[in-house]
Amino acid sequence: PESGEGKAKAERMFSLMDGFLKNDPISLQKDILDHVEYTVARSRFSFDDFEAYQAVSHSVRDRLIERWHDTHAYFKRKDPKRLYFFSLEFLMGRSLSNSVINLGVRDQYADALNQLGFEFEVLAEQEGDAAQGNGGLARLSACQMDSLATMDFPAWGYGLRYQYGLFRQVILDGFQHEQPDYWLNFGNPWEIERIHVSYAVKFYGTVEEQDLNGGKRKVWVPGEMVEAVAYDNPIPGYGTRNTINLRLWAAKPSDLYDMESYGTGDYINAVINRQKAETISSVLYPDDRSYQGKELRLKQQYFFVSASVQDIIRRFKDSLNDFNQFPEKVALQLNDTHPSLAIPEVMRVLVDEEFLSWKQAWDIVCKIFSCTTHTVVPEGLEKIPVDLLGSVLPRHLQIIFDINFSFMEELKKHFGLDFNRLSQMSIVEEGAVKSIRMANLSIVCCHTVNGVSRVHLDILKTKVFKDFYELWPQKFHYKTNGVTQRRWLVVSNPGLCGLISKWLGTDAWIRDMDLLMGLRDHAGDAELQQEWKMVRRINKIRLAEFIDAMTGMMVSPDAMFDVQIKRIHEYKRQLLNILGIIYRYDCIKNMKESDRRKVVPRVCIIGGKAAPGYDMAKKIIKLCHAVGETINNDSDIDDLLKLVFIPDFNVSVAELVIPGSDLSQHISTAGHEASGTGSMKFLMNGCLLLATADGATIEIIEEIGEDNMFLFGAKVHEVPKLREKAENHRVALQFARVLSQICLGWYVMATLAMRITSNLSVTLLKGVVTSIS
Ligand code: T68
Repeated sequence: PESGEGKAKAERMFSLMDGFLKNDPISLQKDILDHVEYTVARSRFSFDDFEAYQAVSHSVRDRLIERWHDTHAYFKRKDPKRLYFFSLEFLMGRSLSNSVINLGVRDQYADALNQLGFEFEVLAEQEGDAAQGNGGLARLSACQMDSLATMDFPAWGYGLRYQYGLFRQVILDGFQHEQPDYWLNFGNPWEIERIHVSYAVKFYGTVEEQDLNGGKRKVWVPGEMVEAVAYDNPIPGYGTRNTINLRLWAAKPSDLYDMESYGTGDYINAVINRQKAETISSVLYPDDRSYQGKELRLKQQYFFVSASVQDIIRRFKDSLNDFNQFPEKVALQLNDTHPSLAIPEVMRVLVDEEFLSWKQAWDIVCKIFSCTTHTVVPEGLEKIPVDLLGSVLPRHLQIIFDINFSFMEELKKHFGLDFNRLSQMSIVEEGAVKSIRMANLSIVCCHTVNGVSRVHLDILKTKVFKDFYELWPQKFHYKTNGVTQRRWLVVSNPGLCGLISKWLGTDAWIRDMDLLMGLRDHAGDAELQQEWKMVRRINKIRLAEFIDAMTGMMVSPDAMFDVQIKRIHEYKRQLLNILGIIYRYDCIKNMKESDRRKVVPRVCIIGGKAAPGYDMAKKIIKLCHAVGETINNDSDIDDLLKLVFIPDFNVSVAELVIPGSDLSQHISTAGHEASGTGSMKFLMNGCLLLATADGATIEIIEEIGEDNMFLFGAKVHEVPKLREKAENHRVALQFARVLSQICLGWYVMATLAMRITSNLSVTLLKGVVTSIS
């Protein structure tokens, strides 16, 4: 404030501030001990590692909050166009190490803790893994948040705060069992509950028409209302004060809506029913590819979208109230089609609540939305049954029908009455179950449709969205996925990180990966190679200890570690890897002693979760254990070959496994992996790739050269022909089998008939027939 009471108050507040929190060892120790005493409520003379972790996290959180407040104040003043990233999944993993590194206070904390008798690394391992997502898509969201913060974007992430994250995988007798991940059990110091930031989200009910200024307007009268409460997670950038916000919504019962139900006299049931509202944000769906048209999933999608849109519009109205300027202030990026209900929601709010004309609202929508797709196969595209959508979100269904009507008219003008094309491109799919194609809705309304690698875009253009590409070629783009080196090198491989900075003479590569090119000048240096080997060895020893702790298996760090860690899927071909291991085992068994001495001992490591309903993936896990059982207990093979399945694969496990790997496998059938990001993490840790030319690997090959990797298998364009050939072969075999069965059948019957007529007397036969009857 320039003057008056506001100014006086601000000055008083400012004078009370002790500057920013300090990061010298004494100040850090004091802050940590204060949190032990007052936040964790333990005595500062007696607390264990976990309590120390809690106190340290809270002191880091204080520092995050300072920057986070400054970031908000700065962007409120500047009021730039903001980037809103909507995703139903974020795989954040642990936060402590990442936060202190990005804040630039890692060493200060380590020193301060040392003097208190604690080791930073040990405390960091006390933290649970935040697994609010399934796989690549969700981890990409987390990496993107880190990059947006580091690159000083005025960005916000929006999502859902699940009470149960991705299930914990427990292996019993080689089979996967799923256990709930109630990750909030031990508290979550990284989030800030904002009880005053909450919105009512509506469901069900009917749409009524009311008169408005001589015209009609639609009013949605809901049948249920749930409150969305914000939980903010500050995301610090590296080497900048920019600290952005990841706002996740939790469902709570709505006071506004519920009051009537208390009048019925059934107080206990009224309270119990009220609690049911919380189920909306209770559990993450554990499927990473299939869509089942489930009501709860639809409610989750709309719940987070509605709260986020209300939040964005409130922020916009705080500074401006002219919706013509909305596209200058708001960009909305949809992560896959999961948040695509945001499109009809923005239309609804603008038309029904802000009273803009349909045309005005539509112009705005077309300017603000863009989306990324992570899917390769058409079967992977999300569809919502019309009946379900109409019941849960009646007004949205009307809006989608209206959008589709205009779109169909536009198509007719463009392509004429090509009914085949019209029905393929329509947002509404006719058929036994009429449904809404969420991808088509997104493409129609977004100005940009983003693929996640070059070949992925090619597949979108030529197959999955061929018709749309012909209509709007300018909409289709790709940005090949990336991963953040902050987490996948600096946090997870401090040894290699120090080595790189030493040889480059700078740590600027932590913000600018291209600088790693400078290492080429030293690649032949024997000293660097020696140091590199040492770093790898230490990481392998750490990994071997972890394997021992998780599985009870002792593996030698002298062996080659050959790793495949990712979700279990048929297209990712863990099965091919296992068949390869069986083959290798067989070869070794049949080798002469002299040849055996030439074999490089190998530890094959596989890890990953199977969706609970994905039977084949679960069988692959069982097979892996069964094969391991045989190989690992064969004294004849000894250390030449081992097979380890690492249970409960997650972000923290990946951080430990990747730096200790020599070889990693990315062997999906070409044309099936939209991008793949694991390979990038292994590569930046100096691990070799055994890979097929799929997804982002195709671009990696161009970067690093075929000579620097083990490439095999069919190319994307060869796969359909091979499939056809295999299918023809299969049909021919089947035909031959049936034919031989028929022939065999005739042969057997004829022989029997001959035997019977020649060897048995008619009297005997009659006797048999009579006795049977
Ligand atoms: C992955 N997709 C791609 N989906 O498979 C991978 N799906 O190639 C790509 O690198 C990565 O996205 C990032 O672009 C997924 O991870 C899901 O997890 C998912 C979740 C729910 C529903 C559908």
